[in-house]
Amino acid sequence: MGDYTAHVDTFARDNLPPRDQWPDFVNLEKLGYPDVLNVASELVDRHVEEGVGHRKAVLAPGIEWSYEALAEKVNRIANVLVKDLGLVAGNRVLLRSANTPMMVAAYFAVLKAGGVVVATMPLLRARELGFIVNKAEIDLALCDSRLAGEMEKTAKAAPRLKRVVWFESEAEDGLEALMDKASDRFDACPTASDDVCLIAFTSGTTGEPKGTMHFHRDMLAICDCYSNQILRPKASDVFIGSPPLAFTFGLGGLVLFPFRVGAGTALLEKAGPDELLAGIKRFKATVCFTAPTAYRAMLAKLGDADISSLRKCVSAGEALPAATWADWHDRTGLSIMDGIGATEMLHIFIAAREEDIHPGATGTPVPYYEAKVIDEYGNEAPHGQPGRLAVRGPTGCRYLADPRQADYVQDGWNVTGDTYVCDRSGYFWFKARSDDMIVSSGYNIAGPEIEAALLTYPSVAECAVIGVPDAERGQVVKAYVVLAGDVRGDAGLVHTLQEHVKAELAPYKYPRQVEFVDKLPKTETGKLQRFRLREMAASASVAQAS
Ligand code: 3UK
Repeated sequence: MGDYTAHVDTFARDNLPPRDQWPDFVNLEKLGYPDVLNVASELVDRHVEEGVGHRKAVLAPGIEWSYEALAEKVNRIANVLVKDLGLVAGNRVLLRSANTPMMVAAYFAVLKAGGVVVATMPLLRARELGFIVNKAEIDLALCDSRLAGEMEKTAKAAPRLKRVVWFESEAEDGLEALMDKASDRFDACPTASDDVCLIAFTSGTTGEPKGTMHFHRDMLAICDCYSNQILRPKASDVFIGSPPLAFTFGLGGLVLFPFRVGAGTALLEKAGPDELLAGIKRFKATVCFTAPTAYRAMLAKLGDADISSLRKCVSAGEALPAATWADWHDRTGLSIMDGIGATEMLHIFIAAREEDIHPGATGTPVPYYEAKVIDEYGNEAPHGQPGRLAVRGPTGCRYLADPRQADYVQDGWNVTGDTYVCDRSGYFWFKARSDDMIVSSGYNIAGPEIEAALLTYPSVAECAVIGVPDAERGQVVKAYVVLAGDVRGDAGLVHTLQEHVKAELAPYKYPRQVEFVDKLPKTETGKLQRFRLREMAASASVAQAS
């Protein structure tokens, strides 16, 4: 890390992990980023300077902003931040909004002014927001007024949050009113390429959320590695998708990747399968980012949809079952590009170009990244043998003041907590989150493999497989199944599903217990919460025995 910083408020820099706990940032020098770099200038202003400012940048129902129009809004907000709200470089700013054009403008305004974005998912409650405010020492928030409820509660409960400025608001001191009075010119803060610009909190599983810190250069690195090498978008593309911008999957896929190549992004505030299908049609979207379960849900609704504009589909967040890949391919002719990413790594680090996909496998390391499967001693596991996934590349894990840094980064490698197999041709196959592996009668069983088998049975809409404690076998395999349409679950169907799995997989893997449920517990990023099912299983009575 260079000595130069533009940060006046050095909180983020001061709370980076100790140097000896950083991952190795391999191949970073090959990307050739300058020491002074502001990602807002690179992704927004550059297009205006290069004479293509008229191109569409942000689309939403009733809204179409060119790069020029976006740049002007970004400048006005940056002036409000610095001149009216007293922001100095390095200050953290909490952003709270659904995926909207104003969210994007506010995001780049904070970056351009040298601030540090802390974007939060719309569904977070005051308790969770309060934790983030205190952990990241945040004084200022910009919030969509339609999400005022929990934000107001947060401001009361976390007194260090001194000011909330509302947007989508008619108020005299609302952001739009302040923008009207502000100049439309703003010189980008000359941030260091290794100044922190984003603290992204992990969502989800157990324990306190972890704040992952990313530099200006990291935002470009994910564009220049995954996006430009694997996805390969064009300036004429229109991106669309479901992940929130506060989830780095959404940030990259819906903002950074299109902006790196001067393409457009169509933002949806609500993006369930119906809205996403309608949005693709309305905006003639060409590149779609969503989760595997959403592709599956859309398959059931393709009948009346027009998705003929689509040319690329990306899936991440959870493993993409081979059956979903095949069904989507049959119905649309499109090859969904699976990719594993993580908040710690900022975005996807193992994936495959359409022509290199092996359905069911995640892929091979993205150019500039390296990956390996390691055994319990940290040695590389032989091909075909499951072990822990370890990766390194130009981006990597830096937790904000968190002892768990030493769990994620080992020997300079990022250890993601996933169990993988690397096959002879160098393709990586996801087995399970390492915590989710089931051990039954001495066999290691990966729940997602059984889920994938169950999903090939027509009336199974969604399912989740966990291990539940068992006196005799240690654990037994239990499946929670959501049925499609009005199919009813009964003992006969339990038996049928068990036989179906036995026919698809080694019979010892079949679910000895099957419970039908209306829905499955998920995080706000759409990930299955298997630990919640384990809690449920521990307390609830068993619906169906083996
Ligand atoms: C799991 C996958 C199998 C895996 C993310 C793309 O998901 C993202 O970040 P999170 O921090 O979770 C990371 C964990 O999610 N996972 C993600 N993708 C896949 N498992 N196949 C996949 N394709 O357990 C990983 O360790 O929420 C994804 C881009 C940015 C992201 N932040």
